[in-house]
Amino acid sequence: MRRGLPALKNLFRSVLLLSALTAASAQAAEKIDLIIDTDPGADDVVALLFAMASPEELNIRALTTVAGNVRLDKTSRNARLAREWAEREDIPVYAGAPKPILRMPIYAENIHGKEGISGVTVHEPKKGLAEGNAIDYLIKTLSTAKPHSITIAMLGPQTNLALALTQAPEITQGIKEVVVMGGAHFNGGNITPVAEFNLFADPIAAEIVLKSGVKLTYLPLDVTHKVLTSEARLKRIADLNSNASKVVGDILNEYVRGDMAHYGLPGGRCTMPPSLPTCSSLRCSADVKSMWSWTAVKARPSARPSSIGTTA
Ligand SMILES: [Ca+2]
Repeated sequence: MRRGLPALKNLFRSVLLLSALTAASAQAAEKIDLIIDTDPGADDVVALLFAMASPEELNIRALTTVAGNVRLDKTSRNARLAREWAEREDIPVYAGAPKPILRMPIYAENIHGKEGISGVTVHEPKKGLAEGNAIDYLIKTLSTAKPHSITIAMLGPQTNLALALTQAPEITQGIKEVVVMGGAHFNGGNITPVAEFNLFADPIAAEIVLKSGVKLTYLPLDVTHKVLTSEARLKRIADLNSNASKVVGDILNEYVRGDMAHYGLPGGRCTMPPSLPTCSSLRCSADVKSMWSWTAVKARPSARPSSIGTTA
């Protein structure tokens, strides 16, 4: 497996958080000090595999899990599965919030399958969770970190960070940037015509993070639709012939069908483009006032991104 991971990285250096983060810090040669908050979820497993295959660029301090695409026990298991498939047991996994701050929990088993990873068979990973919970870990780590040194990639509902910010607002001192995959604009949402799952699942948490004053980069669904799977790309992944490439290929082959049907796309989203804009010019808002209605939550860019790339 380990032999295949560098090749996997070279094939798609454009994975969601990796490309976003490297684009945001293209000038900086030093590693990105990173915490990944995640609710795997088939797509998150693929993102985690890419990220964990990139130790030269990313110093992943921890994975923190949250209820989202499936229940917390399953997202926590799936994060540990990704860690096991990547042979990165050096990275601790902390379980976090089992439900949203206020609203009733929603899941996405219809998309991700009952176990949260479509297309592959799951098992109980050898290594367990780290002791303690994700919120305490975030508070302790961010409050004692060098000023503005740690980037947080948010791949699911933002409950963990919102709870940490609420309990200890001073932790913003340790945050360099929060990169959120969430919201939808021009392409429409995947839950309602305007709402995207990660924000819809916990709009209060999204609002808390939005209002915290941290530097935010929002990557809405629109951006994820810029690089799609294709037979050629899936073949290149399969040709790597590693355990990791097989997992990624099996997941993508199964997972993309829903997106293709929902959006009428010729392929499913597989990743982010390498020339992704940093989106630092976008201002996002979460419409939590109407959170109980079908129009719920939408990330609203203030201006259309001007340079979204589509590099293969
Ligand atoms: Ca996710």
